[in-house]
Amino acid sequence: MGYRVVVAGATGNVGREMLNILAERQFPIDEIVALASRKSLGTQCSFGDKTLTTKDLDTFDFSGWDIAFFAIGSEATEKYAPKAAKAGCVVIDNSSLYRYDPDVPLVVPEVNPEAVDGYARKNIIANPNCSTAQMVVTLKPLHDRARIKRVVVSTYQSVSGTGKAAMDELWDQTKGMYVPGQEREPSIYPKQIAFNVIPQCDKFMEDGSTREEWKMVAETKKIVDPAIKVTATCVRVPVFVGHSEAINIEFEEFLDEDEARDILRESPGIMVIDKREDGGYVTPVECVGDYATFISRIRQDSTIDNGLNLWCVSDNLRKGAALNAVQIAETLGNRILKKG
Ligand code: 2RA
Repeated sequence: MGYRVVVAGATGNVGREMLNILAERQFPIDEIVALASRKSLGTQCSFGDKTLTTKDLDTFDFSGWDIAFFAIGSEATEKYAPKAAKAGCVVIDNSSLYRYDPDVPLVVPEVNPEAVDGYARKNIIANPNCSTAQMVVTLKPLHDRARIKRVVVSTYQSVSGTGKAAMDELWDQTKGMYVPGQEREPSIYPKQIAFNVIPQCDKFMEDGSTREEWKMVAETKKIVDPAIKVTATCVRVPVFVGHSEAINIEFEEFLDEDEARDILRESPGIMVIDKREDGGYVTPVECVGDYATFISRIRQDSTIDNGLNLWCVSDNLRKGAALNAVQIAETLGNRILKKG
């Protein structure tokens, strides 16, 4: 006996990946429904070898459904998540709306699986920001070994993190560079993204950082350890899928680069590709469609006593969103619901 599963936002980048990953991992499902907004009603979505026709989120009755994956953004989540939760359906939400709510678990199963046990407080579990997920998978095993004091991270985030329209903008702008008359002015981003990088992800805050940078700080503290100091610079780059991060870590005690590499090699969700030779590292185009968080360029930071540098790459639509959400459901099932 399996679960009755809802995927809300099934026509977006993340919703489609949720359906793909539920099928790939053979999540125990008795019945599944794909929901979308009115404008996408009737759209067909793939679920393994099946095709689902989207139904109307606005009128859907969540009663009798077990788990609802939400990938509909904070505004719509605010309207529909309480309705689903009240109907007894556990919501696993990809938006940022509930991540910082003390009564809502924020979970990366390789890092804090036990946090799902608190799901019943609101019947909602929050998925972290994509750039946070791959970083905390990397930090946790190192933190367990040598206690992290401080993290300095620069991200190189693909346009799929913004959505399908941003992917279209990158494509059109790039084409427009070569095909006269097909120029495409910036509309999704404040500046040109083709052949450029933009040091802004999400809105600016009072202190000069962006919400994306604030999310990485707040979420790392909630998921791993509130004592860890984090400072982030989040940059949008002309890549379709795959977020990259240059991470500098300061520990309480010395951690040798070789020991760090061995620890990471043995850690869940991580693939270490780290050779000090041309091409001995992972790049975003190589991570697309994979489940792993890839780690390369592991090396001592000799400018401080207990420092380490590394490079981290992962498919932002998978581990950064859809895969993590499905893994939360698997963890919830194994620990509590026990169907399937
Ligand atoms: C981004 N992390 O990359 C944000 C939302 N997915 O745009």
